[in-house]
Parts: sequence; C-alpha cells; structure tokens
Amino acid sequence: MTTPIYYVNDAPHIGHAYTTLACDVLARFKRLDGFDVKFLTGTDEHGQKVEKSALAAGVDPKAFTDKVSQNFRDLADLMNFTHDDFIRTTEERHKHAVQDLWQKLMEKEEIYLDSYSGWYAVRDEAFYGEGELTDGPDGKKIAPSGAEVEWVEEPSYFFRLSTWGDKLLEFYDANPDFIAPQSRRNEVISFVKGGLRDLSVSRTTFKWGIPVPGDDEHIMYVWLDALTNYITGVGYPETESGEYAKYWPCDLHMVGKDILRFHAVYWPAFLLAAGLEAPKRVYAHGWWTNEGEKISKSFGNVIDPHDLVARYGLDQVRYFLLREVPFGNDGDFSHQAMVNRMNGELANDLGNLAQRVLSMVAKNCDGKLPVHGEFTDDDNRLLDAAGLLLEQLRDAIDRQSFNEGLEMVWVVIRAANGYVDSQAPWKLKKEDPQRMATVLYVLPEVIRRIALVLQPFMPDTMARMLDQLAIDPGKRSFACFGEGHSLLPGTTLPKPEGVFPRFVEEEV
Ligand code: ME8
Repeated sequence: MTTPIYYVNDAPHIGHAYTTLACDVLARFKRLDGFDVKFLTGTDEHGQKVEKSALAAGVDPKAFTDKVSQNFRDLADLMNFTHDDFIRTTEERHKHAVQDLWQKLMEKEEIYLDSYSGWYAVRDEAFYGEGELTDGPDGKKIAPSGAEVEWVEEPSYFFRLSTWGDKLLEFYDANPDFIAPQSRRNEVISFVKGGLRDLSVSRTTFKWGIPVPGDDEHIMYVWLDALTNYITGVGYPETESGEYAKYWPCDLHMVGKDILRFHAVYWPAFLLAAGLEAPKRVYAHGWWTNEGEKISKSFGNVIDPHDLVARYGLDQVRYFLLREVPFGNDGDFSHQAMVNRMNGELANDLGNLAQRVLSMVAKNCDGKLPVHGEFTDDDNRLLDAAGLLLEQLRDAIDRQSFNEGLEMVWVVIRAANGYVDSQAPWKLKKEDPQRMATVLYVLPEVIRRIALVLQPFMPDTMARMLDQLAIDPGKRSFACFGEGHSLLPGTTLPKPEGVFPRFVEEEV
C-alpha cells in the first residue's frame, strides 16, 4: 500500500499525517494478521511549484528538497509510522524507472510531440480547460480548486489520454472496488464519460525535473514523474522477479480527494498504455479543516503535528484522527473535540476500565490472575462479544472504515464497564469469593482481546496495557487472539498503572 508522495514546498501538517496514519494502521493490522506488507511513502520533489519555493527560500532546489524531505521523515518518526521504504523522486532509482516508463510509452506510440497552449495552475501542477475556470479578483482566472492559473504556450509531448476513455470505463466496470468511497467512483466515471483530452506530459520553460530521454529540451510533467514512484518502490523496471513480481499490482493507493483524478484516471491510463497492470484500489479520503476554517499557510492556521503530540500525546492524536470522522468524509479539528475524545473515550471508558479492573486484581487476588469458576451467561455474553472483535475489525479494515471498527471496539468497552457495575466484584469479596474470582478473570481476558485489536491504532499504549497483563511480546499477533491463548490463571501481574491521562485545561 502507498501514501501520496508529498510536495516538499511546505512543512508537513496534520493532513499529511492523516493519510500516512491511515496507511500505518492498515499496515500494522495486516502484519499482525500474518500478511506480508510493503508500505511505501515519500516525497515529490520536482516541478515548478517546488522550484519556485526553493527560489523564494534563496537556495538551489536540491539543497531545498534535502531539507524539506527530511521534515517528512521526522514526521514519520514522530507519528510512529512503520513504512518499509521512503522514496524521493530525486533519487537515481526513480529517474531510471520514469525514463524507462517514458520509453515504453514512446515505443507503443502513446506519446507524440506537439505544442501546448492553455491554462496551468502551478499550485495544483495541473492543466485546466477554459470552461473549468471562473473569474477571480484582479481579472485573474481561477481553477475549480481555487488555485490561480497562468497562460502557458510551449512545445510539449502529449500522452494519448483521449483514446483511453472507453478502456477506463470498462476497467471501472470490471473492478467495482477500484475507486472508494462509492460517491467518488461516480464522480470519476462522469468525468471520464465527459470525454478526455490528450494530456501534456512535458515542459520546456523550467529545468527542475527528469529529462525526457533523447530530448534534453524537455523535462517530464511532474505528475507522470510522481505517480511512477509507486512502481519505482517495487523495483521497476525489473518486472519479472523481485518486489514488482511479488507486490504489483498494489492493493491500495491511499490519497486525499484532491488528487483522485490523477490516481484513478491518469495513472491507470499510463500503466495500461505501457502494458502494465493497474493498481487494485484507490481510496480518496476527506479533507480536514481547523476550527471550521480551511487549513492554509496564508491563514496562519496550519496544525503542526509536533504541537498536537506534545499537547495531547501521540496515541491520543492517532486515535482522534481516525475516530472523529467517518473515513471518506471531511472532518473538522477542534481542541474541544480532541479533549472530548481523549477524556471521554480514552481516559474514562478504556483507561478506567483497565485501571479499576487491574487494581482490583492487585488488591483482592494477590496480584495474580484468579482461577475462575463456571462462566455464567453474562460472562459468556461479554467474552463472546470481545471474541468477535477480530472478525469485525478485519471487515472494517478491508473497507478502510476505521471509525466503524473503533466504534465496534467501544461497544464492547462500554459493555465491559456495564458488566463491572452490574457484577460489582468489590461486593463479592466477602459474599462469594469464587464468583469474584470469575468476574476478575473475565474482565482481564476481555481487556486482552480489546488491547490486541487496538494495537494498530495505538501501538505504544496498547503495548503497555498488554505488558500489564503479562502477555509475552511473542503472543501479541492476531494468531494469538482466540480462546486457545486466553490468560493463564495464576499468572502474576505487574503493578497496574494508568495509560491514558486526562487532559486538564491549563489555568489562563
Ligand atoms: O498532491 N486534509 O502532494 P501534497 C486531509 N505531490 N488530507 C490532506 C490535507 C487536509 N487538509 N492536506 C493535505 C501532492 N492532505 C502530490 C501527490 S502522489 C503521486 C503526488 C494530504 O503535498 C492528502 O493525502 O499536496 C492529499 O491528497 C495530500 O496530502 C496532498 O499532498
């Protein structure tokens, strides 16, 4: 699976963290579930936009990209991301892959030389037709994305995109899960049905890009260059063996809704035209705003993930981003919403459950997991609900429905809290110690199952929770989820400690 490769014109923000986080959770989940995962991310370093940013910073583009690309690696460290490779489009391996793909397209006569005159938005690195534009202030023309466009006239190579419309429509038809969510699929299909024009795939008016083989006047269009990273990452142009043979076609390209057209129209067209396989799925997620406002450097409201993590804690931020909005929808970041989730669901629901259960075991059972008696219907109901979580999460994860998956876990957490209240083990100590032992066995076992399935979302805190249940690190994969790996009565548990602090507002 892949993330977009991010432009290095800017510092990374919460939106970049979000996309890679979604992939990280998927990658961790699949690895725990026994799959061989290749998870690719990186930076998109060529093009006019990056060149302009370098000029504005007064440094040459290579020095500039080295510095900013490092910021994206630092973000990955901060967020505890587990990508297997970080690709930079300025690397030799990538230049080699893109030039090879170009040559294949040339050989198949999918590319021809002509000249381009039309509108271009540097911010989007995209061409626009006259009919798509609106009038902005000062007589400027504006693209549907809100970016300003400029008139461009230059010699250019073109890709015969216009001949791929019907084949793309057939491809979407044959692969109903290729574009997700469904609403986005409909958008793409109607765009393609509207007719495709040939796509300009080279530029001559600036130099920061990969040269077109055999024609040094031209550099490649940055999107052709950038999209190819997905196959560079698996060793293209070697296709017969190695990682390409093993991992391509890729299971999932995760992207934001802003760049769906590039991934669901241009990219499969390039690949099919070159005689290569298209990816299996493109998921376009929604857009974050900050306290209701569009996130933008010019509004001064960019949310720096470093600040968020310092303030609320890493796993709290990871949880919030995937819990707060149905994946695919737009979401709004607000301090209040973050604190509500952090205090209500993490500190109260899950944190308190673990803390009070493990404290009772420490106090009433000599710090050892008690030996349980016969399970009652209430016990079995709760154990069974927790036992179903893995199957439920597998299904949600395969649909990238993160918040649905988390909600299913919270249904069990709430049920477990209800069970603590109704069984009242503190009352049983004198009245019925055997029953208390059973209740204080059932609850840690339920917490074990909850913590196992939450590992991909909150790896550090769940590791600490599993430590407190004295579960061997070798017994934390999903192969050890089932009843056969239930907690062993008599095991001594370490001293319990809270893992989810409450957020307390500072006095102003
Ligand atoms: O488009 N909310 O790079 P980019 C949610 N280099 N996600 C957001 C977001 C927000 N407010 N802001 C950014 C590019 N993103 C190209 C990609 S891929 C071959 C080339 C995320 O740096 C989201 O995933 O502009 C979006 O698609 C991506 O960052 C755009 O990153």
